Order: sequence, then C-alpha cells, then structure tokens
Amino acid sequence: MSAEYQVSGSVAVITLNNPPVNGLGLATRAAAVDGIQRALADAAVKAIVITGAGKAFSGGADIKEFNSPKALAEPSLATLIATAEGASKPVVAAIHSVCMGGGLELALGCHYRVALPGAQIALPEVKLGLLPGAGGTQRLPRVLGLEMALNMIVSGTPVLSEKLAKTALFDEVFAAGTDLLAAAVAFAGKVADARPLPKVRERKVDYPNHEAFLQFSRNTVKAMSGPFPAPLKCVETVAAAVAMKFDDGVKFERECFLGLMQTTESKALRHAFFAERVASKVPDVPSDTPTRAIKQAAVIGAGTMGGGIAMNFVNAGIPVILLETKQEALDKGLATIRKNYENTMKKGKLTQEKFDQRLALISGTLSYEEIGQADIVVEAVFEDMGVKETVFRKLDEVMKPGAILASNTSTLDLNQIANFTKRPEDVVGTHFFSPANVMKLLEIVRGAKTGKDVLASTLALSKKLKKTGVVSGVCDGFIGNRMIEQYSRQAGFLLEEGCLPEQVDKAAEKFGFAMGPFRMGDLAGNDIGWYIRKRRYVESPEISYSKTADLLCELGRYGQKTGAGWYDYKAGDRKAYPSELVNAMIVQHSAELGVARRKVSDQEIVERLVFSMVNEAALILEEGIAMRASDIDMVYLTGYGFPLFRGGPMFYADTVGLPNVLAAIEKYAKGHHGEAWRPAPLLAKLAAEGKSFNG
Ligand code: T1G
Repeated sequence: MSAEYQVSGSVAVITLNNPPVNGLGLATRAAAVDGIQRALADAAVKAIVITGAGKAFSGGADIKEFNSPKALAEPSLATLIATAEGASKPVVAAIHSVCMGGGLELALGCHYRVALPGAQIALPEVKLGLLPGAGGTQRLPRVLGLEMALNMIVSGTPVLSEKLAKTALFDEVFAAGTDLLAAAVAFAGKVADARPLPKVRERKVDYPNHEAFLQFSRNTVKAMSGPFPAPLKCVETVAAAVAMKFDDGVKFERECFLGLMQTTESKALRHAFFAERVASKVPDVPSDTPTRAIKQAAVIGAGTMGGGIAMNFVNAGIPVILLETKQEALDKGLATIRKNYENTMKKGKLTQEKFDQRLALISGTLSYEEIGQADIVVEAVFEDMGVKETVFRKLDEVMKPGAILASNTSTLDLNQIANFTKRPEDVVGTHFFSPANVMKLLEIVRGAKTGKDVLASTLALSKKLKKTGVVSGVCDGFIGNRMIEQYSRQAGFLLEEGCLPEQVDKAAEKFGFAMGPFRMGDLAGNDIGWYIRKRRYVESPEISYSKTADLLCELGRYGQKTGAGWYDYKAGDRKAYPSELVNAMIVQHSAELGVARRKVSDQEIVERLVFSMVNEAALILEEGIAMRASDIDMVYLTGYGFPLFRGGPMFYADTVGLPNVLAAIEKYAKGHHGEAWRPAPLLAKLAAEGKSFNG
C-alpha cells in the first residue's frame, strides 16, 4: 500500500500511505503519479488534493531506500513533483503533522498548500549530510524569501506551520481542530476554475544586496560546519535560486545533491540516523510488549551522578525523590540541582515558570520507607559491590511489587546485583554517562533474568528522557567502558614507547575526538581508572597495563579536581598546560622499563587508539553483549565523543576496510605489549570474507 485514490464530488484525493511517515519510496511515488494522471483523465474531476495518512503528510524521501537503486528510480521524486506542478487541474497539498524534505518539496510543486497548525515544516536534509535534492533549494526561497529559506535549509530545523501562515508558502492555515480533508476539498473546489495555475517556480526571489548577504552566509556557514561539506553546498544552491534561471538552478542543485550522497560524511550521518532508531529494537522483545507505567521515580545517591539522573526525570516531567543517608549530602545534592537550573535560567534557556515547575517535581528524603511507592528507583551509589548489596537488599524490602530496580553501575556484574533481591526479573542496568543530565547515551544493561517487560519499559523510559538507549549484556564494562579500557591501555603504552600526553591528545583530537585520552582523564578524574586497574590487578592479573598512570595517581595528580594531572592547571583556568614534571616522569619510566623511546606517527596513535576498541568491539559482538555493530557506533557517538562525521568506530573500520584494520592489528601484535593485540575471530572472519561490520 503506498497511496490511495478516491473522488469526493469533483475533487480527487490522493492519500500518501507508506507508514510510518509516508516516506516517498518508489511505490509511493508511482502510486501518486498514477493518481494524478487518473484524476487528469477524469473529466468529472476538477481539482486534486494530495494528503498523508497517519502521523505525517510525508517525512520526505524514503530513507530506507537511500542505499538502493529505488531511491533514484523512475518515477523519481522530481518526476512526481513535475507531474503535480505540470498538471492542468489545480493540485492542493493538504498538510498536517510532518511535512519534511522531499515531502515539502512535493508540496512546493503543488499549485496550492493548506495546512493545520502544529505541522513541522522542514528541509532537514543537511542533518543527513545532504541538501534538498528535488527543487527545495530553488522553490523555498521563492515563497519564504532568501534569508528565511537559507536559515531553514542550512539548519534543517523544523518551523511550525502557523508561524509560516502569512508567507506565500501557505494559501491557508486552518484553525486547530479543523477537519483537514474536508477543508482542503472545499478549498480545492473554490480554486477549481482559477487560472493561470500558480507555480512557485515562476515566482521571483527578490533580496536587495543579495550578494553581500550570501557572502556573509558563506563565511558564517564555513566557520561553523567543521568537516561537513553539506552546509556550504546549501548556501551555494540557495544562491543559485537568485543567480540562475529556475531549471539551471535545479540542475545545479541535483549535481550538488548527488555529489553529497557519495561523501563519507553523509553516509556516516545516514548511518547514525538509522543506528539511533534501530538501537531500540530488541529481536526477542516485540515492540508491543506491555510496559510498566512510570509516574514516580526515586534516585538513591545525591552525588554528581544521582543529581544528574534525577534531573533527567524532572526534565521529562516525572516527579523524583532523591534519597541520601546524610542530611548534609542530601542538601548538597538538592542545592546542586537548583544551581544547575538557575544557571540554565540565567542563560535564558528556562523560564521562571518552568524553573518553578521543575523544582516542584523534586524532593528529598533520608528514609527508604518514603520511596517504596515509586515505579522506578535508580541506584547511583559508590561503585563497590558491597555498597550495592546493602542498597539492593534494602530496596527489595521496601519497594512496591512491580517497581523497576535499576542500577547505574558502570562496570559491576548486574546479575550479581540482581541476585541480592528476590525479584531479579525487576532488576535492570541504567548506565548514565556523566554529566547525566547532558550526555545522550544510556546503556541499558539486560541481566540474565531481567524481564522482557522491564527491558521494554526501560527502553520506553529512555525515549521519554530523550536519551539514546542502547541495550548491553552483562560483562565487565558493558559496551562502552569495556572498549575504552583498550583505548586507555594503548594510550599508556604509547607513553612508554615515545609519546607524551600532548602528542597523543592532539592526534586524537585531529582525528575528531572531542577530547584526547589524557585531557579526558584529567577532566573525569584519573583516580577512576586507577581504582578499576587496582581491582583488575587482583581479578585479572593477566591483563597488562602501563604503570605510568599509576605513578601519576600516586603523586595525587587526579586531574582538574586536584589542580594537576597529566597536565598542569592554573587556578580558575581549565586550560591544560604540558607538565615538565609529568613528562620527565614518563621519560624516566621508559628508561626504567628499558624501552627505547621512538618517534611515533599520528597515524599509529590513531590506529592504536581506535583499532584496539574495534577489536574489543568485535569480541563484544561475538559474545552477544551488543546486538549489532551499529549499536556500538551509537554508544561511541552519543557517549564518548567519537566524531559524528566518521560514523562511529565500527562504521569507521568498515570505511578503512576490515582487511586493513586486521593488517594493522597484526602489525601491532609484533610490537610493545603485543599481547594486547590478539585479533578477534569475528574481525578476522569478516576481513577474510570481504565483509563489513555494518553489513
Ligand atoms: N523515510 C522513511 N522512514 C522514516 C523517515 C523517512 N524519511 N523518517 C523517519 N522514518 C521512520 C524512522 O526510521 C522510524 O522508523 C519512524 O519513522 C519514526 O521515526 C530529495 C532526499 C519524521 C520528524 O530527514 O526527522 O527527502 O523505527 O522515531 O520522533 O530532498 O523521523 O518506527 O521503524 O524519528 O515522530 C528528509 C527524517 C529525507 C526526516 C518523525 N527527511 N525523519 O520523528 O519518529 S531526505 C528527513 C525525522 C529527502 C529530498 C531528500 C523524524 C520525523 P521505525 P522517529 P518521530
């Protein structure tokens, strides 16, 4: 099913119907073209209405067809639009809910456009590393003017239909609650005999001194678009709407669009778009699995993590009770939350009313008895199994039946935690990333006994909290931290072999990481890794680590929080200054190890940081800890500052080519601490078969 045809009086109605958002896939385009031709051939039909079934007019080109020949097969989107625009009878687009990308371009090809208020109007192609490729860059400026059209196309941000009611984009925006189809059919009846039929392509783009505005736009966009080529191309194609004849402009737009489709950056953004949506799909948990209502939350621990987690609930409008063991800690936690919202309000991003509403949703207590009726409780206490045991035994006693018992543990065994309770099916891991109220990633750890409804409920909650929920199995470090462990190991070994922190960080940041490993360590606290390594030295003595980081921590150089770490810091200044003391210590340590320091290339640094994670990720996939490679990409794109334009570690490895990744791993296996480089069997297999992680 892709488009329905019906006649209402003398008006033919074509309803795009390709759930979930009427993506303009080949079948839908063909059915819509057929519908228009059928209406033109029917003498009883005086006008045509095109509308969308379900929750959208249209979300644009069907992105599920992007990497298939169908995307450009005839009838193409351009052909559909030309059929509407060239029709001899008036074609009216009746818009509701979502009208984006190719959907808006189709509407712009119609002679008239009417809408309900509240519809999201956008050309968001730039978010996929593209630009509107079916006339949008040429038609939108003709109805909105150069500046508004350029802003919408370069940002990709939706604008609500009622905000555009007075522009030439819409002939009418009806009152809320109007029966859109009836109103559109009536409108079509009114214009049935109107001639000439208005065509957006025939309008002019008038903007005084447009060259100066466009040059300013080029400079601004170039400065903010980083490694992405699409934003600047958007400016150039919109500029063509002014400088070129319409058909030449469309031709230029098409060339630019096809060029962008082939860029790695666009492929990475399209991959991330899908990866984020598929991450919430769990093969053995049907999407209609009943979920538990979450109307009241509780958080145990009012520290940095607990406070940030509590803010997530408050931001989603869910009341939350913060529990601490000491009044002073509770007061401090509540004060920090208030301060955070005050700062947001000072930046003008929160009204006083919203501030008051949020503060009203949060309360504190020292008594477990007061949280018993919560629908979910998230434990965010010290990362020690003994402390977790005390908390979960208590929660098992006080929480009402059916409450979800979640742990924010970042590495500990969730199955062991679940077994501290008599209801392991209600226990799940909700691993938030610091700062918890900011980072999008939420690792949802599925224990051996976690109930399917609990998992479904937690996935639904992550969407409500505006998080990217990625399901992980139980292992030491789950997905993200288990991989970052290998990244950190390599960072330490590189110091022993000849690098200094600044060189490694610069190479990582040049690759695109938000922050290199040593600046990150100084920010997060080097003592966190130290604590984990001390546990590993006992539990897994076979794993080798560089001792350099331990030497640093033994000096009390935990990072910014102690005023010194890998780098030196000045009071009140977060800038990292290379430390002579630390660098001398690193060189001295190499000598003590008898390792001859050597010049290490940036390429080797990046390969060892990234491929060590990719190799570990292949094991994570093989063990079923992660369901799919794209989930691992989402973990790194939303939780670890992996550069979006590279699509995530697995997508990047596919781009490099797995045989090349394997060759590099085999090379490093012959080097310093080569034992860290055992090729994962899945990686070797895929490389041998000429396959990729993301299929
Ligand atoms: N085609 C096909 N499926 C789409 C889709 C699309 N355009 N957009 C979303 N979906 C699916 C999505 O994968 C998910 O599927 C479901 O819809 C709900 O999505 C020539 C070439 C429309 C605002 O970039 O911004 O036109 O997981 O969870 O929060 O110029 O989806 O349920 O199976 O996001 O309500 C331009 C991208 C395409 C729009 C709805 N269009 N989509 O948000 O739901 S390029 C876009 C969105 C183009 C032309 C070019 C949002 C939404 P599933 P969701 P939502």
